[in-house]
Amino acid sequence: MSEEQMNSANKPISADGRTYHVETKEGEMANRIITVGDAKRARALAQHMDKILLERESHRGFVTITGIYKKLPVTIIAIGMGPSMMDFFVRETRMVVQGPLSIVRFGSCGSICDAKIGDIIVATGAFAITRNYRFFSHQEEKPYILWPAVASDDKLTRSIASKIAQPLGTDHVFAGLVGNADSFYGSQGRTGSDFYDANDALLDSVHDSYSDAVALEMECHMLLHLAQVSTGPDGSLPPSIRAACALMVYADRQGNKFISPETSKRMVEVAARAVLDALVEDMPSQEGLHPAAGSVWEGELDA
Ligand code: R1P
Ligand code: URA
Repeated sequence: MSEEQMNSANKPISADGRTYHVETKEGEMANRIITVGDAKRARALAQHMDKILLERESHRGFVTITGIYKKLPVTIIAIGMGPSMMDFFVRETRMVVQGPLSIVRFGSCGSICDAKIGDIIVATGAFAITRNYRFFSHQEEKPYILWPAVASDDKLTRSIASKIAQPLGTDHVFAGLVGNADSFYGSQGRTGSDFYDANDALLDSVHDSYSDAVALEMECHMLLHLAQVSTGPDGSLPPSIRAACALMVYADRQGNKFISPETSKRMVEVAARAVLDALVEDMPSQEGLHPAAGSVWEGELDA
């Protein structure tokens, strides 16, 4: 439980302006954001910033790090796993940052294409895969629902892909649609006898529905969906959030192999600057973004 009293049930914010779950307030998060699942990955990425100005861990495990990269404020946040954590992060971030947001998810995934362990997959878009609970109670309908795909921001996605290809080589960067499953096991077609998951045909049906499906993971669709439905400050359009996703292949689903800790660490080092550079090139100035006055980056940008 947060130590602080919240002011409302609809939009719980503490007296000093902190959101209930992420526990950040205005001036602590930048408009350029990298989101990851794992706090260790967030801290490793943050080592590539020029200066770290803030690190905060919330009572729900969100780790927010804000610093300066190439004279611009950037935030890196570890959110944990699953679409609801992505939802908490995006909505509560929107509450405390003024101006447009560019968000890049730098995550891990299981490859369902020719991409192997150590390769990177950039998402051209993402679709959701949800368990259909009606099937398990009444054997009605199909056991899994595949939802329509939402596109990534094209400019940001291309920029990340070309920047990651420089250290990694174009043969190791793949692009396509990513399936955002609501679990790591049943909804990603992992089989076993402890539970009845009715998922033997799931991967085939993913490929039948999306011929360019390349990876499975657990947050990309929620990020792209929230970017798609985001509005301006007064509910206006166009959307105020642009988003893209780059994923390290941790699991090779065709070859049934899993990444080593050493390779995973190396991939973060190889990709860190590519992702940071893509974000700052995408939003090269602070004009129209969250004001510096009162922020953790106040007085830092000209240094
Ligand atoms: C599952 O192991 C987790 O890893 C993937 C999935 O989306 C899920 O969150 O991404 P991250 O490594 O970014 O957490
Ligand atoms: N993350 C996932 O969600 N699935 C995988 O197979 C690997 C990482």
